[in-house]
Amino acid sequence: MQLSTQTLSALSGRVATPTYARDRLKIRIVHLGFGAFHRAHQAVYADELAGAHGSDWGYCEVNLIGGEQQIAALKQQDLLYSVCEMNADNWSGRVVGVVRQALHGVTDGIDAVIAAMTQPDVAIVSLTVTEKGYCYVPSTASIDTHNPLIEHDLAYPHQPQSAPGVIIEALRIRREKGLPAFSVMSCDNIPENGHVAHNVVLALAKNRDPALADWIEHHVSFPSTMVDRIVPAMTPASLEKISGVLGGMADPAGIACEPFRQWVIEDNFVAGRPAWEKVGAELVADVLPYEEMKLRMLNGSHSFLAYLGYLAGYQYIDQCMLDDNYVRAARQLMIGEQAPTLHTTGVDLTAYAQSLLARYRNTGLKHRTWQIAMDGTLKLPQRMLDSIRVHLARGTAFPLLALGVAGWMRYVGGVDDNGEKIDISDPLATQLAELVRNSAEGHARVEALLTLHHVFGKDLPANPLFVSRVADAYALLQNQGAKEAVSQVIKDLA
Ligand code: NAI
Ligand code: CS2
Repeated sequence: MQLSTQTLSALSGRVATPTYARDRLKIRIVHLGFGAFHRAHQAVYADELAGAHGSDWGYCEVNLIGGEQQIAALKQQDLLYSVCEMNADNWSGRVVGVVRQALHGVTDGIDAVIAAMTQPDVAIVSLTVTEKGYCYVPSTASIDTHNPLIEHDLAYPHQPQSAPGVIIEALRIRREKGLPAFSVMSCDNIPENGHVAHNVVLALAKNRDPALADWIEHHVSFPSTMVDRIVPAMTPASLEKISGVLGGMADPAGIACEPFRQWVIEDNFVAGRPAWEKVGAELVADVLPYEEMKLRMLNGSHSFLAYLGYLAGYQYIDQCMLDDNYVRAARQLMIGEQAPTLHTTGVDLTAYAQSLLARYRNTGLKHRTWQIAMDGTLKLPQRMLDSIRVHLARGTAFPLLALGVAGWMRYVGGVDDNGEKIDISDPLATQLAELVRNSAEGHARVEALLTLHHVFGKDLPANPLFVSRVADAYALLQNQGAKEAVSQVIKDLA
């Protein structure tokens, strides 16, 4: 049996199901990126709003690149899917009913996606398209004109493939038809994600038509958001568990996540927004301090554990948490090296760090270090390098951040501490492989990887203190392996 409107009643008593009239919802948000995270985060907030507060904000879900199966599954099951919160062996589920349309840019065609985005009711286009989806240069937050998707969209603006290209084409048509603009809300793990979305959309629009760019500048807002919920990629085992929660019913679009969730949103919308504050989101004037805190404390320690953990043979984050030295290193990284760089006020950062470690210990999650390690060239700048810049300017020490960067360098070297080959998933994978192939293991490898200006900018490779700290950490990893290196750095700090 598969999840659908017909089979919904069979679930009553087992999991929460929509209590509202789904056909009353209007498609007021088009979401680009129906991946794991969105299903367990923004859609759940909308579902609670519709259930408890009579909200009529419904979604059109879109995948532009990849994720054909999730869109197909949604369509097959009357646009319903389930979300399970997992804590060790205690799983609880709900069926989300706020999706009113589902489209794929390739299988349904980009025209269908743009048609959905140009409906008069659409007030928000939101995104969870990963760091890659913004087609930007992380060290400068500007558009990457050499990105193949951008090159395509510059040549064929009416048949765009990139997220910024699709947004611009939809806005062009809205302007032509005299329809109001929408807000573009990024929900990706990028610092000042609204600012990045603004930069790439405006840069591409200017290239196409300065008058359109001007209209966008004056009519579209790009609110930033801080989003948090750990949602690992689904596996056959977690789909099987969801099916168990659903009493044996299959749900290929189902998703499992941790119980915790947080959402801080810059309150800057041009055509209205759902009353997210009624279901626990914080609407604020400036998201930056929250984003910075989350990206450096949570994502920074996640990446540290991912690289050092993967090299040492730890497949999952909760396995890293069984190694006392890794726990102490993650705590010290957060409290000693990330917290002092933040602009956050009014938050107990020691308690925040403790709460993150408790979340990492969740044995239900099975969050792969490999998953977090992917796309490092787009993650390192905001997770580690920005903080290192603060330490360099202040003359303060950053041994764990240096170890984290060196851990990434060892990781992209492609061989773990047991001599096993690593499958590197990164948009710059070809370039990384070339740099690795053409440099000798050791100091030359560090020097070679530092030539990636997209990642390190021009300032860090030119800073002798930065280079020597990272090179020393790299040598330690090379000679002792990750487990011993973590233990030694922690001992030296005691
Ligand atoms: P996922 O792999 O399940 O989904 C990725 C989504 O991005 C898919 O919908 C795919 O169609 C889209 N996509 C990928 N490359 C694209 C491109 N070049 N252009 C347009 N769309 C593209 O990943 P997941 O877990 O949903 O994460 C997505 C993003 O959400 C993350 O990169 C992060 O920024 C943010 N996030 C994820 C959290 C998590 O725990 N999974 C938590 C907080 C934020
Ligand atoms: C992780 C994040 O995959 C990664 O890089 O660090 O997706 C992390 O799980 C989320 O940001 C938690 O909110």
